Amino acid sequence: MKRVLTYGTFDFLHNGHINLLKRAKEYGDYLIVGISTDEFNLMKDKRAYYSFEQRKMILEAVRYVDLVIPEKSWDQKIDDVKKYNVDVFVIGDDWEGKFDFLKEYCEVVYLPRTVGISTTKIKTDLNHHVK
Ligand code: C2G
Repeated sequence: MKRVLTYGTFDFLHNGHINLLKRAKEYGDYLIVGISTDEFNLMKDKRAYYSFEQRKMILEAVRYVDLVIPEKSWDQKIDDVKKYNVDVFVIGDDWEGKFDFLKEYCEVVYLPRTVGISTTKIKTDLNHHVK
C-alpha cells in the first residue's frame, strides 16, 4: 500500500484541482488530502467561499481521494508524513522547492499546474459576468 499526501484549500473545486488529485493518486494506492481549515486559510491570506466542512465533504466525494484531514498549520507536514506512513508528497509546481525538507522522510513531487483555471479566475470572471 503506497500512500500519497497533498494539501490545499480546494475552494470552488475545478478541473485544475481534479487534475492534480488524479495525477497524485497515480503515485500510489491511497491518497490523503490535507484541506486548509478556515483559520489556516487566513494565515495563507485566503478566504474560501466554501467552509472547511463543505470543502471536506466535496473532496470526500472525489474518486481519487481516500482520506481528508485538516491542515491547521505550516508545521504539521513532517508529523503527518510520519503519522500516515506517507511514501510520496505531491503538490503543484507553484510550490516548487518549498517542501524539499520533506525529502528526508518521503519522495517529494511537484506537478505542473493546469493552465487557464484557478479559483481566482473563476471569482473574477463571475464578478465581470464573463460568459
Ligand atoms: N492546482 C493546479 N492547477 C491549478 C490550480 C491549482 O495544479 N490550475 C493545484 C495546486 O498547485 C495545489 C492544489 O491544486 O497543489 C490545490 O490548490 P489550492 O487550493 O490553491 O492550494 P494552495 O492554496 O496552494 O495550498 O500547505 C500547502 C498549501 O495548503 C497549498
